[in-house]
Amino acid sequence: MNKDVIIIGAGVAGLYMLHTLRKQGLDVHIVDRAAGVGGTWYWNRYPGCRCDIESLDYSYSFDEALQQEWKWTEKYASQPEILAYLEHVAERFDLHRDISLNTSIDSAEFVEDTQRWRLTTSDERILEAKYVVMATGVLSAPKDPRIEGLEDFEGHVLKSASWPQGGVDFTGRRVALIGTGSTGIQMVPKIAEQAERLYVLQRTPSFSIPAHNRPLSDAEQSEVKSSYADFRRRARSSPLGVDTKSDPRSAVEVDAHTRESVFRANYDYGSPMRFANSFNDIVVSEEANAHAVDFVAERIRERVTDQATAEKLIPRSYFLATRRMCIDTDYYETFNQPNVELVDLLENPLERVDATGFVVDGEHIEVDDIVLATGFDAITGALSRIDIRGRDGRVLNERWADYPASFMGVMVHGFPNMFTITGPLSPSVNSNMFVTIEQHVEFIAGLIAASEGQGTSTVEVSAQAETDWCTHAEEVSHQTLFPRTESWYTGANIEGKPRVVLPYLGGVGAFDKLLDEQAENHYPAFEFA
Ligand code: NA7
Repeated sequence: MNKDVIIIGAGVAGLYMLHTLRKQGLDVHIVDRAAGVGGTWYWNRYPGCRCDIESLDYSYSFDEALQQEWKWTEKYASQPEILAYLEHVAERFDLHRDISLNTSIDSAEFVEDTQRWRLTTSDERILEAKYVVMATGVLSAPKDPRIEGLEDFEGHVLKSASWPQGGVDFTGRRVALIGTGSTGIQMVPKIAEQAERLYVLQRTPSFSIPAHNRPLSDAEQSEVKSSYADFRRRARSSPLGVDTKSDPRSAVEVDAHTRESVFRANYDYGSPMRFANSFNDIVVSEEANAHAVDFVAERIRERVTDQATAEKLIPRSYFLATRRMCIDTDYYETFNQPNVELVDLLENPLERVDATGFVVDGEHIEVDDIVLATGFDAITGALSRIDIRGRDGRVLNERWADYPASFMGVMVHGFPNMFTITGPLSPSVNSNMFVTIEQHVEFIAGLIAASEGQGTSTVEVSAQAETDWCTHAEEVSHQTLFPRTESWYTGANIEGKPRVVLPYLGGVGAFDKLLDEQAENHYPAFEFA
C-alpha cells in the first residue's frame, strides 16, 4: 500500500482525521488493530463503562447536520451508545472503504532516500505513505500490573480494557477486583449486583462524586441544538473544553457558608469538571484544595454506613483533581451491601495471587474471577509500543526515555511528516477529548495543506520551537499542584517512565489560540523542506 497519508487508529481522532484529509483530496487510509472502529470505546466494554463528560459536549462539532440529527439518551452516555455513535459516523461519512481493521503496526520508519514513512504490520506487510498520523489514543495501552502469581491463577482473569465481547455473568461467583480508579469505580456497583462476593482491592482511593446520570429530555437537547455552534465555540474557548463557567473567586477568600454552598451546588450537579472548578484555586492552592477535600470526605462518610470503611475510602495522599476525579453511580453505597468487602492494600499489601485466590495479611481468600482495572500507560504508551524511527535513525523511545518532548503534543523534532493527535504536552486528558482532538485534527490538516501547497517533501517542527514549548508547559504545570501528585498524569504509575505532567495545563481556549496563531502566521514553528 502506498498512500499520501496513513493514520494509525480508528477512534475519535482517526475517523475525523480521515474525513478531513479526504476532503482535501488526499489519498488516506486508516489501520487499526481492532475488529471494529471506535478506539477506546471499542475496547472498553466492561460493565458500567460510560463517559464522564456530558453527551452533548462529548461529540463531534464539525458537521452541523450530524450534531442536529444524533440523539443522546442520557446525560452521560454509556459505552454502547458512544460506540454506536462512532459507528454511525463511520457509516455516514463513508469512512469504511478507507479503513483496514485487524491490522496492527509494529514499526514505522522514516526512509531518508524516499522521504516517506515505511510501516510494518505485525504480519509483516509493508505500508508506505508521505505522512503518518498517530491517532493511537491516550488511554489505549493497558498497564501490566505485575502482580506476583497472577499467571498461576486458574480462574478467569478479566481485563477492563479488553473485556469479552459478549459480556460476563458474575452470578454466584466470588470476584476480586483490583484497581479503584475511574474504571474500577464504574464496575464495582455493577459486579456487586451479580456476584456472590466481591472483594475490592484498593491501593490508592479516588475522589468520586455522584454522577446524577439521568435520561436527557428532548427539551434539553433542543435547547443546546438551537444554538449548537455557539455552545461549541464557548467549549472551545473554555479552560477544559466544556461549556462550563469557572467561578472566579478563591475558595480561601469566601466565607465558610458561601464555600459550602458553591461546593454543594456543583456536587449536586454531578460533574467532576464543575466540581474541580468550584473556585479558581482548587488545583493551585493547598489550602483551597483542602477545603474541597474536606467537603468530599464528608460526603463519603455520609454515603458509607461503616465508618472504618468510609475512612479507608477517603484519599489522603494527594490533592483533589490532580488525579482524575471520578463520578459514580452508587459506588460508595455498594460498600453497604453484605456481599461487598473493601480490602485496603495500603494497610496490608497484596502478597500474591495463587491458583485459587489471593493472599493479604497472611490470609488466603478464594475467588473464582480476578478483574483487573489497573490503568494505562497513558499518552505516550501507545506510541512507545510501536518502534518509531525518524530522521538519522532517531528512535522515539530513546528520545523520550528522559522526557516526552513534543511541540504542542502534535509533532516531535526529528520525526518529519509524523503527527501525533493529543500527544504529550497538549491538553488531552485534562480536557474534553473531542474538543482537543478536533483542534489537533484541524491543525494537522492545515499544516499538511500548507506543506502540499508549497510542494515540499517534509514538514518538521524546529528544535527551538519544541524546546520553548516544553519549557512553557513545564512552567505552567509548576504553577499548580499537579506535579506534586503521583498518578498516570505524571507517568508515576509506570515503572521507569519519566516524571512529567503529561497534559498541558494552560487551558483548551489558550491552546486553541496558540494553534490559530501558528496557522495565521504560516507555521513559524515548522520547517518546510
Ligand atoms: P487508573 O485511574 O490509573 O486506576 C488504576 C487503579 O489500579 C489505581 O487505583 C491503581 O492504584 C490500581 N493499581 C494499578 N496497579 C496495581 C497493582 N499492581 N496492585 C494494586 N492496584 C493497582 O486507571 P482507570 O482505568 O481506572 O482510569 C483511567 C482513565 O480512563 C480514567 O481516569 C478516565 O479518564 C478513563 P495506584 O494508584 O497505582 O496505587
